[in-house]
Amino acid sequence: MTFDIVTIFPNWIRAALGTPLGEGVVKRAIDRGLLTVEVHDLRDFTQDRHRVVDDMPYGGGPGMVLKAEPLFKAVEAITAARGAPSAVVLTCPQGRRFTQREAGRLAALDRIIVLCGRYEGVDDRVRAHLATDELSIGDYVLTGGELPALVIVDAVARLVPGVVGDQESVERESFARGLLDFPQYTRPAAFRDMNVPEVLLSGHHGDIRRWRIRQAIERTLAERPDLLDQATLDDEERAILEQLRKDGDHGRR
Ligand code: 9D3
Repeated sequence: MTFDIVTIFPNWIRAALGTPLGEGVVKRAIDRGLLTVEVHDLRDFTQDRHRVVDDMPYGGGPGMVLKAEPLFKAVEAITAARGAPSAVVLTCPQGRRFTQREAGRLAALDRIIVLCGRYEGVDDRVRAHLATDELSIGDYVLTGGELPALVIVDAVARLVPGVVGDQESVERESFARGLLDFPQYTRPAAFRDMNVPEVLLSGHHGDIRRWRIRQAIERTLAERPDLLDQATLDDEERAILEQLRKDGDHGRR
């Protein structure tokens, strides 16, 4: 799978590929040829001597807007070099929320171009006629789409078959099913008066499994009840959820 990232800060992305993404899972995926991340400087696709990528908004207002032409030129050049992309993602605050579901959808694609938004916005003709997807990573204001692009690469890369050693653990992830993770512990069993729950030391696999389901559902009820609306629960999980709802008062806010 190939990502082509188009940005006015290529060195930021390259630096990130050198460290946060340049170690661990994503680095291994790149080294093993499962993942390619190419970085393109938007200024290389300008036509003028000053390599201008932004301009004032029509109708007035503060700030600058990313021009359409360099972004169109960039996508055309990447397409000419590699063939048509399967998606052109524009990162922008107005985009649909990037979720695990979106990550799964993108992971099935072969080649993805990511256009990093900047300034007060991007000429809307890019959104309307060039991008196939508009994605935001959440409701907070960043300075641009570079960190969102890196977030998207990280989340998608680990879903590409073979990138994470234990594919089963990727597929069984509780988040993908709409639940938060259950608590995890490792040795020692007692650390500064804080003990690992007895059931995990018991060796009773049935008890452990039920405890974990219960914990995951309790946590989700308390912290992210919104997730439960979309969760795909089996009969046992649904029964535990109903029981917990009957017991009541799981909101901590
Ligand atoms: C929503 C704020 N906009 C209206 C005043 C101005 C604006 C602020 C910051 C427009 C663009 C940006 C830069 N942010 C992104 O390009 C961006 C982003 C984000 O800020 N939060 C979460 N996801 C994303 S994806 C791209």
